[in-house]
Amino acid sequence: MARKIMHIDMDAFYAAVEQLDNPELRGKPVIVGADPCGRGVVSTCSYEARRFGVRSAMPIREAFRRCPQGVYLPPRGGRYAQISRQIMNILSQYTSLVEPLSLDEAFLDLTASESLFGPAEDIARQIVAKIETEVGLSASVGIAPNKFLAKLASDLKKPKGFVIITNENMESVLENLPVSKIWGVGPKTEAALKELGIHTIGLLCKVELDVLTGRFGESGEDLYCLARGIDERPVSPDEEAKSIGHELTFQTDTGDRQFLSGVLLWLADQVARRLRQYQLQGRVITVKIRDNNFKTITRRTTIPVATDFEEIIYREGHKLAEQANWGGKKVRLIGISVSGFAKDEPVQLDLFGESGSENEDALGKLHQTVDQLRERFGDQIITKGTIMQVQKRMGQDDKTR
Ligand code: TTP
Ligand code: MG
Repeated sequence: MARKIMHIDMDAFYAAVEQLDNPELRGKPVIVGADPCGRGVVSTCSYEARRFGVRSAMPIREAFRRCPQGVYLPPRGGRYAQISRQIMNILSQYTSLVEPLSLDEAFLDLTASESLFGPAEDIARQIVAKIETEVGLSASVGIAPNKFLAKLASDLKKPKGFVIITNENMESVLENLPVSKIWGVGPKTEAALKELGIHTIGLLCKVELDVLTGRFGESGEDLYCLARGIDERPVSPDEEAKSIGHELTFQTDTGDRQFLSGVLLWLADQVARRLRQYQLQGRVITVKIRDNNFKTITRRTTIPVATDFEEIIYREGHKLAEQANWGGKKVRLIGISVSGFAKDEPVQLDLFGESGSENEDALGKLHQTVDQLRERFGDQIITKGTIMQVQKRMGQDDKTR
């Protein structure tokens, strides 16, 4: 089922707050930033000032040259943060899945909210209206099946934009957009793509995966997916450490379930060690499987008690993979991650049944010893099950996030 992801971004945020607080400034070119006689830059400016060619990050003197009649104001961070909290509060009335990106923008996953509040589109309109009446500011919104497309959509018709991208209109929306609109494509990648004659996302879609990975390494695969509007990143409300995960892309796609189980065990082991290294235990275990057609599925489960044990991470991950029928397809990438970190004292899940706490203590100590040994003597000193086989067949190096 397609997700309903919304991205919201306030229009000319700092400048709009200044106009809100001082009605005399409304309709005027307002530039927030450094002293116009100094050497600083523009933070942002009202849309009235943008008509003069003023932009964020432009030297303030250049802004003053272009728009001498503008009203120049220093930023008032505390006030912007206060308004931001008001906005984020409104967003959280419609879903707990709100991921703030900065003071003035956030992602919302509205997929599950639809059964409560109606279609995502209506929810988004309600949110925009509420922000207008309760806060007094305007926002632009994008709705799409994923984060990349939603963010792109919210930027297409600013200010007061409201753009919906669906699987049906996606191709025509993306086709003629410059490659710089792709998440992660900065000036360097843009220049490299232009050298290959690739200016638009439509042209990028025509390039074979091998060519992109040959030229850009692993990020070539991201380019390949994003150009096709594929982006599986979840909306993660937790601002702090979100998840610890490990994934592996195979050189050759494989449907060998026994081999995949071995890989999963190895990945669980890597994740558990990093959890212990950071003294974290998590309750949410997520498995990600990408097949040879680049279809990615993620399955997650929440266990009753937070863990940093590879045995539990593997057991739960394996169950999820089985439910996703992973042996029934050619797998290109597999990953596992742990999130939902516990904030309190660590308690381990009952791995050995009712009276197993002594065994768990022992296992906890064993993990510590194993970690220490590995630190001293390297990874190879202790292996589990099929790990040796995994390492032999391992393709491209694993990627962590
Ligand atoms: P943006 O959302 O990028 O810009 P904006 O809200 O001012 O305008 P719009 O979204 O309508 O294009 O950034 C949000 C705030 O972050 C902006 O109001 C000021 C601050 N900011 C800076 O201080 N410096 C910068 O270079 C940018 C881009 C933003
Ligand atoms: Mg903005």
